[in-house]
Amino acid sequence: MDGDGATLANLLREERRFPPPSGLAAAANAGADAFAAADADGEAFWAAAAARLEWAEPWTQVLDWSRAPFARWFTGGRLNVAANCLDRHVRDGLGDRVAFHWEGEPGDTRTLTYADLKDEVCRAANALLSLGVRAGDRVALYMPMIPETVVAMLACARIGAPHTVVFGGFSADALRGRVLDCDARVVITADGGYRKGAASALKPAVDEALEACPDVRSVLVVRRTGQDVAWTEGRDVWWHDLVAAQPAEHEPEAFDSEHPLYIMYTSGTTARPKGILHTSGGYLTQVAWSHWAVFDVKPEQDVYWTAADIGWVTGHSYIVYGPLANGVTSVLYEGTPDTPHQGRWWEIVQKYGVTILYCAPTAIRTFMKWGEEIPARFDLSSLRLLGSVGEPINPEAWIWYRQAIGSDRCPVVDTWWQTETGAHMISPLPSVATLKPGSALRPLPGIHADVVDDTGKPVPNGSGGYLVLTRPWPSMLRTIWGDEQRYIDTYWSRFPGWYFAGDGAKKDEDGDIWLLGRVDDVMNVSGHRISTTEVESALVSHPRVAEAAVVGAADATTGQGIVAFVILRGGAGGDGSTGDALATELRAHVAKEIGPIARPRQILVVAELPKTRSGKIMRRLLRDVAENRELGDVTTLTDSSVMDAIRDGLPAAA
Ligand code: 6R9
Repeated sequence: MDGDGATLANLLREERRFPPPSGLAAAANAGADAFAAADADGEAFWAAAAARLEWAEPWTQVLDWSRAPFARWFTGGRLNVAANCLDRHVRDGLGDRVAFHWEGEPGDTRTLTYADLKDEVCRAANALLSLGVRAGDRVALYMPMIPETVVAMLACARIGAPHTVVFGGFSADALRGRVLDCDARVVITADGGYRKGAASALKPAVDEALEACPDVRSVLVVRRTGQDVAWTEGRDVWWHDLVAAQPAEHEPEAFDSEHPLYIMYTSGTTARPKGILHTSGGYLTQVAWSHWAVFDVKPEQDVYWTAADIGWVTGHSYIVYGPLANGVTSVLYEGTPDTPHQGRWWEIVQKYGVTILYCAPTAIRTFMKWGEEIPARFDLSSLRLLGSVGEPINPEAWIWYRQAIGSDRCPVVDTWWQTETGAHMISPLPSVATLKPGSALRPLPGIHADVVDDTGKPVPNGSGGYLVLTRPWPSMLRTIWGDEQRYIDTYWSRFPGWYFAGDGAKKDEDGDIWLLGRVDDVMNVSGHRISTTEVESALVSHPRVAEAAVVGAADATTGQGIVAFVILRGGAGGDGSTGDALATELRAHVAKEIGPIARPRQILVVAELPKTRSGKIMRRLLRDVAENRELGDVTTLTDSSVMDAIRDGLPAAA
C-alpha cells in the first residue's frame, strides 16, 4: 500500500505499554505454554481444545482440508451442542450455578440456573418437535434480549435445527430476505421488547415480512411486553401455551461434528446479505477455548458480561455458546445503556459484581462523551478484565476504558474476529501480553495470520497491507448458505489458498498487528492511502472530541477529500464554540498528529452517528451525505432517524 509509511505514523506513535498484572499471570488458564503447544503441533493443539467438550463419538481426523476451501473439522465425531452447554454441567453437580442473571430494561429480573435453563431448553425442544421441526430444518428468530432467545437457540441446537437469528432492530424487509434465503419454516418472536424506556413492537414486522413467505407454517410468540398483537389463527402460537405444557425431559441426539448449527447474515455493505454457515464441533471447540483463554474465565468465581446483542455474532459466540460451554455465570441485559439513566451499565456491574466486561468501542466512546463522572458514581471494583470488539479501538478510547472503567488496573483485550471466523482470532492473551492501546497484537495460539501487499507478498515489519489468515481454523465459516461460488470468490480468490478478511492492517516494528478498518474504508487522497481509523483516532485524541467518523468524499482535485463527522464530549455542542473556530482547531490537530495530507477538508459536528447493530459506523451512508446523494439502503441501521437528524443539522452547503 502506497503512502502508508507517513500516514500510519500516528497510530504507531502510541507508545504506552501495559504488562500483565502479576496475579493474573500466575493463575492464568492459558499462556506461553499454549503458544508452544500450538507451534509444536497445531492439530494436536486443537484436538486438546476439542477434548474440553463432551463427544458421543470420538473423531477420526482432526482436519480434513482435502476439498479446500471447504473444511471439515473433527470428522467422524458426534456431539450435541446444547448438551455440552447444559446437561453435562448439571450432571457434574453444577445445576444450581446461575447461568444468567437477566435484567430487563424496566428493572424486572430473572435468575436462571443451569438446571432451569436445561429444563426450559428441553421443553422448547419438545415444542419445536411438536410443530414438526426436524434436524436440518431452519428456524428464524426475531427476538428481544430475553432468556427465551437463548432458550430458543439452544432448543434448535438440541434438535439439530440450524437457527438464524435476525437482529430485532432490523426491518420487516430485512427479516423477509433472510427467512426466504434460508427457507425457514418456523419463526420465533415476541410481542415486543423494551428499548429506550418503552415497549417496542416486534410482531408487526414479522406479520409484514411473512406476507411474502408462504412456506412459514408456524410463528411461536413469547409474551414479553403484553402489548396488543394481531393473530393469525392456525399459524401463530403463544410460547407460554405451547412450551410450558411440554415435558422437561428430552434425550439429546448426537449430531455429526459438521452438522449445521446456525446461519448468521452479515450486515449490508453490499446488496445481498451473506448467510454465513457455522457447524457444530469445530465451532464449539474454538468459541469455548477462546472464551476460556482470552477472558481467563474462572467459572467458580467470575460474573461475565458481554454487553452486546444476541443478534450479532458476538452474542452467539460470547453470550450463548462460549460462556455456557464453559459453565460460566453471565449477565444478560435487555435494554439501552441510558435507560433510565446514563449509569445503567455501571449499576448492573455493581449489582451483580461483574468481573469481566466485553463490549464495543462505540459504547466506550459513547460513555466518554457522557463523561467519566457517571461510572465514577458506582462501585466497579469487582471488574478484573475488559474486552473490546467490533471496530478498531482508538488508543484514547482504550486508555479511557482502562482508566475510567478498569480503575487503571484491568487489562483491556482488543479482540479481532468476524462473523466468518466464528471466534477470536487476533487478540492478546492477558496472562502474557504486554498491551499496546489500539493493537490486537498477535494471532492466538493455533491461528495463523499475516499482512500482505497487493501481490500477496507478506509485508515487512513497519508496513501495512491486507490481513489474511493462512491456515484453516476450527470455527471458520463452512460456506455461504446456498452459494458455494460466492464463498470461494469472496474469501479465497483474492489471494489463492489464503482467507481474505477484507481488513487493512499494519505490522509494527515488533511484528504486532494494528487493524485499520475495512479495506473499503481506506481513503485515497492525492494518491496517498489514509485509513479512516487513523484520522478518527487523531480526532478522538483531541480533548473536545468523543467520537468521530471519517469518510472519503469524491473530490475533483484530490480524488477523495476527507470529511469528518464528530460528536463532542459532554453532549453535542451547541455552545457557540462548535463552529468555525473549533473546526479550524480540529483540522490543525489532525495535521499535527498525522501530517497535512490527512487534514480533513470538512468537519461537521453531529449529535449521533449511524451504526449497525454491532456498533459499526455505516460510513457508506455518511459518504452519501458528504457527497450530497440520496441515502442508500438503511435497513441494517439500528435507528434510521439518526440519518434525518444528521441531514437536518448540516449547513445547507454541506
Ligand atoms: C466480531 C465482529 C467483522 C469486522 C472485521 C473488522 C471489524 C471486529 C475488531 C475489528 C478492529 C477489532 N472488527 N473486531 N476491527 N479491531 N478488535 O465484529 O464481527 O460484525 O462480522 O464484523 O469488524 O473490520 O472485519 P462482524
